[in-house]
Amino acid sequence: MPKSSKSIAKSYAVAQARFAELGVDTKAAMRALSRIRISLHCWQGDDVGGFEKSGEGLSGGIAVTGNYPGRARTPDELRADLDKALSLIPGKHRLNLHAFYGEFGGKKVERNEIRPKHFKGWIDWAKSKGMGMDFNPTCFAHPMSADGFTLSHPKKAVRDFWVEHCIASREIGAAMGKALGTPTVTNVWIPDGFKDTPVDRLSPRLRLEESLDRIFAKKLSPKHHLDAVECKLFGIGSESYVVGSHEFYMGYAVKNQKVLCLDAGHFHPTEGIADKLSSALMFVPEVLLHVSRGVRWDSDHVVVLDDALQSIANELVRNKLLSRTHIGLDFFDASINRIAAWAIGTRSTLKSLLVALLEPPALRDAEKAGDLTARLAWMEDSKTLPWGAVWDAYCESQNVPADGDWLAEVKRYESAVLSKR
Ligand code: RNT
Ligand code: ZN
Repeated sequence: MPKSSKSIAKSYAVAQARFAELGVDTKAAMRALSRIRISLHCWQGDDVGGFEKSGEGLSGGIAVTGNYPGRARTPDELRADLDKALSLIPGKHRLNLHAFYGEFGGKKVERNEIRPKHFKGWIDWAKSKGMGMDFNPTCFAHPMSADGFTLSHPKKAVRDFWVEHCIASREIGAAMGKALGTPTVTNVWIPDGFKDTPVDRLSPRLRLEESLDRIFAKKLSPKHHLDAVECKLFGIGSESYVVGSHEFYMGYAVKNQKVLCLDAGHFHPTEGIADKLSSALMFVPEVLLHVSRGVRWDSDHVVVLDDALQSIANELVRNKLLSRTHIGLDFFDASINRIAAWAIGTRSTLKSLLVALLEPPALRDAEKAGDLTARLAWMEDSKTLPWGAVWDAYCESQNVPADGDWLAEVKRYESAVLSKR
């Protein structure tokens, strides 16, 4: 039995009163939450497959496991699945598309020849829903990236190819941003790195810097387009050395005032990205998050409401960093229903933000007063505040099922649509 509006309202009233006693305005928190847009990654819907029909498998040191039935095979299927996922996620959001999801009409279009027209279907779809879009060049799953190097490749011809692909991607991003009236963040991530210990760690980095400078040479209006760069510690097959490390891109982004992308799975296993935000945002204009969950390695598990996620949300809210942070998701799990994966990961991300928005002022007051005992006590006690009732009320206000109720919709879609694929 789904929760009734009456029971949601009743629980909310109790929660609202408790939060009010602690000086927290639940209405204001819900309003603030409704202004936050999450960029949903298209690649959860088809296991990072893309629509090139090239027969190239996934590569670049990332991997999807599982073979749950119902993977989207065409742009229309992927859009239908996204529609379903979005109907289960409260608020207005964005779509994050990878270049190899273009609509190429059955023709082979080389990566360096992609143009805005190949993304018209996506732009029209986003426009009809009032959504913004973000974009990514696809520098993997391609014969030209087969030896693990792209923008830092020792051969100029290979670098040139990927530089052209990234330039084409920026133009597409700018066209999206212009068409949709909200800047598109185009994020450059490359897999380049060595499985085993390199001798020369410097030359590939010098080549990467040069390639990036060529890619970003043309100024694009920030009204339509923003450039982001994503670092990484290691990948499968690049365990010993990644050209685009954190220090590399942090330096590059600071020097060139680019958006710095921080992926939660791209650091040492016990290293979180939450603590990086206040520092990074002192020196770069904006950050892009790839909210993800690594289990023992950069495994891209579906995001759940764990301490790492809550810490990120706390930092963004406490330090008022939301206006300079683009929140994107980056996980892919093919062992469970893919639409449920989107719903779980996105709802959890929103929940973490709601919890942060509902934080009682007592925590900060205790710290200011130097009362570290009270700070820890409040941190623990605030975990049991009735925010779940506020979340359900928020879902209902956005015409989206409450917790415990959305899964039935996924199951219906699975038997009506996914099981027929
Ligand atoms: C890989 C990066 C990158 C990709 C996507 C598909 O480790 O996280 O962001 O996951 O571009
Ligand atoms: Zn990422």
